Amino acid sequence: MNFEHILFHIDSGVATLRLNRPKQLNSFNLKMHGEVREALKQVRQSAEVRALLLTGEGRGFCAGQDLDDRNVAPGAEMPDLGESIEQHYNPLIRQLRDLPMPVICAVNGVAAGAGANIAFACDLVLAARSASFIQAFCKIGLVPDSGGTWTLPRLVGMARAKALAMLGERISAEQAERWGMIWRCVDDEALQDEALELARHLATQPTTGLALIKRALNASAGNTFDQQLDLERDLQRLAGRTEDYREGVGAFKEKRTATFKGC
Ligand code: T3D
Repeated sequence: MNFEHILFHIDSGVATLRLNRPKQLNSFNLKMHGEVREALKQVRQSAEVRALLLTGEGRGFCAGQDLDDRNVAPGAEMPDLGESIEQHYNPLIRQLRDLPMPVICAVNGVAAGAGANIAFACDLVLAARSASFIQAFCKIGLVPDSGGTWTLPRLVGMARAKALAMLGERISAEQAERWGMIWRCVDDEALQDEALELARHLATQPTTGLALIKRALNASAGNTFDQQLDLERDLQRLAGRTEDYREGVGAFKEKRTATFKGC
């Protein structure tokens, strides 16, 4: 499939998906939603891909919904935003969270509205020092979506989550790192290389084990401690049946570097 609003390729076990509507700061229109959905489907179905790198082209990462697609002129019928969330944003977030591999996000510039919360739904988030995060929803009368009301309090605590969501202030990448919203802030010129290096490293690691780690951590917020202990037992059972576990232990005993196949 030829894509118009994203750049997508697979190389050395890493799928790179670059949002590519730079003039609109990579905000989402229907076509871009469709293309991202298709690319993520390909990632999931590929036997080759063991890590996904999500980033943006130009000076922005993503400014959320393309507001030019929203006709709110006096007299116009108001759009059903619930339908938009149900059909597009929620499936996108679920696709990212459910991918059985690490998802690395390289936030190359401003991440606003759903754009910020899409980044926070990824597993490891790197951001360029000049990048920033804005819960822009309150500025236009909306509610944080794309998982923001779930993710933010867990990342930064309720006091900061409420301030971020109700004030819509711009948070620098450095502050996002200090507050634990992202993994690491890096110099602008180093971002893409560092993100790719991280993705390539992860693509050589025990992918099934990493996917199970992701499942366990994602489930932890909704579980009691006892439920989480049970989940760890079940997932460890699965991890312990992988070839990569056999390889990891074998390599340790033979004092050599393990070569993981991802299964
Ligand atoms: O509707 C539904 O389906 C419900 C779901 C909603 C999810 C959401 O994401 S709602 C939130 C939507 N996003 C926003 O409200 C953010 C709007 N954008 C901004 O606040 C600012 O652009 C930024 C803070 C992101 C960046 O500011 P700045 O000063 O660096 O750039 P700028 O000059 O405002 O924007 C540059 C261009 O991008 C500009 O176009 P122009 O004038 O050069 O032709 C601007 O219009 C365009 N742009 C930025 N954001 C959007 C956008 N165009 C359409 N939609 C956008 N969201």
